Amino acid sequence: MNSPATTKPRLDVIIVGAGFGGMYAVYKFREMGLSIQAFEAGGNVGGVWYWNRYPGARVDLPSIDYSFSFSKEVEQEWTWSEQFAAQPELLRYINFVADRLDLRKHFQFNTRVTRAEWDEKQAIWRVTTDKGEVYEATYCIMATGPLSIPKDPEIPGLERYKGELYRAAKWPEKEVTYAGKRVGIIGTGSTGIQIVQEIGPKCGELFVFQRTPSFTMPMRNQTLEPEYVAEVKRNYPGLREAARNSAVGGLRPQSTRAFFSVTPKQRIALLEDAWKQGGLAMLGTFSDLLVNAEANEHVAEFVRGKITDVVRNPVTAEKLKPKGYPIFARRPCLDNTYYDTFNLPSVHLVDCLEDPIIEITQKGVRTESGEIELDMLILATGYDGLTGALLAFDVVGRDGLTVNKKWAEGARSYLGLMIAGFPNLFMTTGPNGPAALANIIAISEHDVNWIAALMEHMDRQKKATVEPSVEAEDAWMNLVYQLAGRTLVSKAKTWYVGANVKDKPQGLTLFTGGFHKYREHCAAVVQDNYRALTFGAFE
Ligand code: NA7
Repeated sequence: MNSPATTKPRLDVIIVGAGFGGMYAVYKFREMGLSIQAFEAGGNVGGVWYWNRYPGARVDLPSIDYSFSFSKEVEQEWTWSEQFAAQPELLRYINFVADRLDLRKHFQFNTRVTRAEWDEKQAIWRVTTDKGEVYEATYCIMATGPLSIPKDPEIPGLERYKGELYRAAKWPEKEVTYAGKRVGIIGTGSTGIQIVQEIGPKCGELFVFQRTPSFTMPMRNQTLEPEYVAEVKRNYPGLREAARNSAVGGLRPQSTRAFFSVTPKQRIALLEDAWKQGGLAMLGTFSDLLVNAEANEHVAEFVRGKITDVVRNPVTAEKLKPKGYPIFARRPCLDNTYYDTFNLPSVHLVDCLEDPIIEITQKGVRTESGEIELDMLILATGYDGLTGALLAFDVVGRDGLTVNKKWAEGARSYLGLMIAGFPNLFMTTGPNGPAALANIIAISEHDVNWIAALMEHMDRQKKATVEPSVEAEDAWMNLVYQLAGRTLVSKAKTWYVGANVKDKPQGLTLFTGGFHKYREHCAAVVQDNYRALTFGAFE
């Protein structure tokens, strides 16, 4: 280890990340009277919403749901203007929370943690930053988020490109103009779809490089009327409780009706109704869409039909239709005018399955059929999800074991919260919890509360260290794999299963049993007086 410039006095808790998890951790541990220091690579609070300033960025969960529930003041004082808030409003909200609860002072911004190492003798985490400072703490909380390491496409020549180049996840704060320009965008996940519908009508010409088409459904976003907002504010406790007790940790419509339990006519009527409602209604039409492949295919075909209805050029419509993987196995996107955008004569779909990208040139993108010259290239090529952030620096546990080494075959942890061999280290929204499959704010709040209760337990029991036993971790992972085998979520090539990163271990390591069940598992550990955990006494 490089000799540190400075070592600060020992703290109770170090927190890495200023997204939702990090912000709530700071609040909670401060309320418990603990000494804390938090670090964030970005210049301010917000995590993914701090970085993702790309045109059209918008949340795909209802804002009243995609918000903190822990502070009654925040709930009552903040007013959402739209059903699905756009990034600027989300960032205003996040900053409002930081100001209202005075959280910012606990963060060191523009500071990247470069190493975290467990010191067995002193039972502390020693955390080094890129400023050359070293901090020591009893506990270390990795609130590093599932989507914080953006990924460039694995296409040769990117460094050669001489035009304007923008990455969705590192969008500049300056104004970007499109008028009269030939613009290319690579990637048609949630991000690409949001960008295309926003800038499509503004570009001179837009070339959409699509490899795998995504299923996208109408958002039908609405302005929230004051009367409705007042109702929500009066009813927040019940709404939050309902969200916490649901599989998705949120207020999405859910059904107990199996697809084949109703007649074909009734199914179509239900799907048409959900399509008209928009938002997340399609996900809630039937209960078995992620376990019954035949039912899933019927719904997929219904959505493909909607593409034919909107896109006038039948060849383009056909190319836009997702095939070969189940609907909802990739994150379903919500759009406003995505398919209409392809009716503009200036918008061109480049099907990279039929005509693959060979390289990026000085002037644009070369596909098998030729070079497309571009004034601007936008990368919306996703993230090294779930594990990328924790693997991006050295996290060293007992006996020199690193998380990189431990996760060489895939992420393993106990409840997605703790890792055997890494005492007093915690993750929020970790890769073996429900992370990407449920409301990330609800999971963050749950995780921080669970960790806080454990710390209080240790304080009462006068314990210095805690970690899960290997047996407990193995049992959790067996459950995770068993459940993963039953869901269609594992049947698409996505960041959920690591398919988008070269040489990454493949497989679904998320807990797919639902947020409510996840909470029950975590609560059972507490009920059982933490017997699955191994505690160490003070020397
Ligand atoms: P996603 O959903 O991972 O989408 C990334 C897109 O980039 C996807 O369409 C990829 O196609 C495409 N991609 C990546 N590399 C290439 C190359 N080399 N050539 C062509 N296309 C490429 O990321 P998003 O940022 O859109 O969304 C992430 C999450 O944010 C989302 O799930 C929501 O939770 C919010 P591929 O599928 O690999 O064929």
